[in-house]
Amino acid sequence: MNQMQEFDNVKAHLEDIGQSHILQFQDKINPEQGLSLLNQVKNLDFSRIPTWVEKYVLNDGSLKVPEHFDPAPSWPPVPKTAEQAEKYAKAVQIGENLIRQGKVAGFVVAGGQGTRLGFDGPKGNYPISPIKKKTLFRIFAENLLAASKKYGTTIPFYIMTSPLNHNATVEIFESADYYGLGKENVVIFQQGTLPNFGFNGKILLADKHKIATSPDGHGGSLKALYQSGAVADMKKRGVRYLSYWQVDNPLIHPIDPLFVGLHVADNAEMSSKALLKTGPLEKVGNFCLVDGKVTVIEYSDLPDEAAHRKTEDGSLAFELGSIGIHIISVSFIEKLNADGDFALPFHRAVKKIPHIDKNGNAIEPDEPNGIKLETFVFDAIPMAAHSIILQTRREEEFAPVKNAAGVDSAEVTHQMMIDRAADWLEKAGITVPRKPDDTPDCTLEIAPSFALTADDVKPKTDEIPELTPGCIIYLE
Ligand code: UD2
Repeated sequence: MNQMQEFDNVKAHLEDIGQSHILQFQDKINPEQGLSLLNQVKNLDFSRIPTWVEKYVLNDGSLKVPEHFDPAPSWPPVPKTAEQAEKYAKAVQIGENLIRQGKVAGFVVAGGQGTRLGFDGPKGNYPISPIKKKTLFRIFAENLLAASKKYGTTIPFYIMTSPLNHNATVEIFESADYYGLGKENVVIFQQGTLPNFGFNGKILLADKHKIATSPDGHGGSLKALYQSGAVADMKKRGVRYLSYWQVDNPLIHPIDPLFVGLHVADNAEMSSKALLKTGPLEKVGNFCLVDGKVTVIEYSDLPDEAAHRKTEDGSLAFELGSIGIHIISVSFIEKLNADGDFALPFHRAVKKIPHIDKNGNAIEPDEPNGIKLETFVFDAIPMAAHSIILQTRREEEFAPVKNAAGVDSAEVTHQMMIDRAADWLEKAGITVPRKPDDTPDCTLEIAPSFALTADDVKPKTDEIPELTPGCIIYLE
């Protein structure tokens, strides 16, 4: 079949779904561009597009907040009773055994655009550590390498990218020689994309031969892990649990025996770490219980009354914030994908989407002009047979770099990295000089090779020099 015939062929299908304008510049593009456009069109989900347009583009069919929901139960960061202490000790043992047996892998979702940070290139390449200026990717990789040594195993690293940053991410890992993890233990794969729509339900064109698309959200990871062959790779290696985190958080504990152990001890399929929110309206998802299932309700959807509701002891009723840290059983990902029809609900975002108009002129909109659809990974939690939540402490595990300045900026993250290092040293009995406002009067950086937790510091106190005011100390 020649290209002309192929165009005629797909045109009929596009007409059926009201999207034949995609081919309007067919006569103005060269054969190579024609081939590319044909491939993009063939990848469109013809059977679902009309429903998406009707439900999510022309209408706001995003999930509605259920009528009844309660706060979700959780495990505290440290045990509060003797019974809990026993449970935690057993969970740590279970987790450590599974890690030693190579059944736990690291997985970072890094397909986002990171536009708010204003950094050129994949966000994982952002230099963040206080002294050595290690990038986020390097910090994660060094964590996995150190955990591999600690537990006498090899922990593979899975990284999800998107077409926006895949090649650049691969190049970064290659030029860093995979940060010592070994190329064979690093699996970088791409998530899917979805077409962008104008408010009238028509798919936008980025160019005469290019459909405007965007990554399908971090929820796309559950499909991409399966379709890319990453799950098959895990099964070959014997990996059964994925430790999932977001690319912007250098304080993450990628390999946490307690979290893995509680997930397994409670027969969970997808579990989460949570933080106590800083206030009723903090911009994080809220862990709730809907029909007995753990469910995340976005901050923007949580009714005001629920957000402000207090319990008898004065704490927020909905106090658990979602921070994009999960354990996901590999068997759960397989189960979701088994019938080939797995889909998470869409969330609709009204955005400014650059495109070309019907005359082929490039438009850079000043105002929102269309709809992007995204899926969120936490929408899979209610699909799990069981799910647990483990609370973590902000200062120990959560300092995302999101903005160029202010809240969640590099400056804040940087200080939180120093603060955590100071805390770990003090817990090991080291004196840290402090300023009158109680912040450390020194710049500290602890390499994962030196310690992965506060407990790892204790046997190494002999190696730590005396800390004097204003000192700059890197421990590796
Ligand atoms: C997310 C959560 C929010 C809170 C916060 C904590 C959602 C909708 N909101 O907000 O509740 O937990 O994080 O930091 O999740 N990503 C992809 N592909 C995509 C889109 C995103 O891989 O198509 C990755 C992205 O690279 C990042 C992570 O997902 O690692 C989170 O994305 P974000 O930074 O856009 O999420 P944010 O800050 O709006």
